[in-house]
Amino acid sequence: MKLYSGPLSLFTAKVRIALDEKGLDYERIEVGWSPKTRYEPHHPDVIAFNPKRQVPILVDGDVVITDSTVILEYLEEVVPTPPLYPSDAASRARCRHFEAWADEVLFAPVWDLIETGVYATGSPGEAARRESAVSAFDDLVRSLDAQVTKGHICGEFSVADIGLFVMLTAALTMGASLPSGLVHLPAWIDKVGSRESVRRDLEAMLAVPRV
Ligand SMILES: N[C@@H](CCC(=O)N[C@@H](CS)C(=O)NCC(=O)O)C(=O)O
Repeated sequence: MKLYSGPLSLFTAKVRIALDEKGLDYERIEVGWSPKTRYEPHHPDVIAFNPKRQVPILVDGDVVITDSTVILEYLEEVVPTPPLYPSDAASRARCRHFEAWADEVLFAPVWDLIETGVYATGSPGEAARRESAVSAFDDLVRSLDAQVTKGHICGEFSVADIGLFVMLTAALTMGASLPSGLVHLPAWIDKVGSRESVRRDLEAMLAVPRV
């Protein structure tokens, strides 16, 4: 397998963690990225494989898959053990819901923090955008706190924990902090963050120069 990966790409981080959890060897192709040029010029294979010009892209023989969620589902089907989705339909739905929530809802303030942090230009309005991102992040994190009462988000460790952890810690490394009064989330962060696969990827991302 080959993975087209961005050094600070949160969506790629989801896939790298899943590949690690499943013990899969793969060739990692790091596409170019810098805070000034972002992903430009795009890697030629990325242009060829994905009209959206985005990573992650997984290539498995003749199979080319774009989009982290679709890649995670593919990995689960070709390598079911260890599972990263629960076995019953209701828990799977909950798991998919929270993975999507991380990608689409929690990612919104995270993106604002990225654009006004790593990609900051000093333009007017950045400070206000940051402030409103932090406030939105606080509200989302408080709502998440009530969802992790049972340790993991949907039974055992799953793609939902991966997606949520990646987005949440990205915000925390870019200036947001956990609001006070959380009951369950700090223990969940410790638990998920201490998994080898997660810890390894987070450490590697923190070591990437951001200037
Ligand atoms: N929904 C996609 C999002 C992928 C995405 O946004 N990738 C970013 C890096 S995290 C990217 O490749 N951006 C390239 C660009 O903006 O030019 C997924 O889940 O894979």
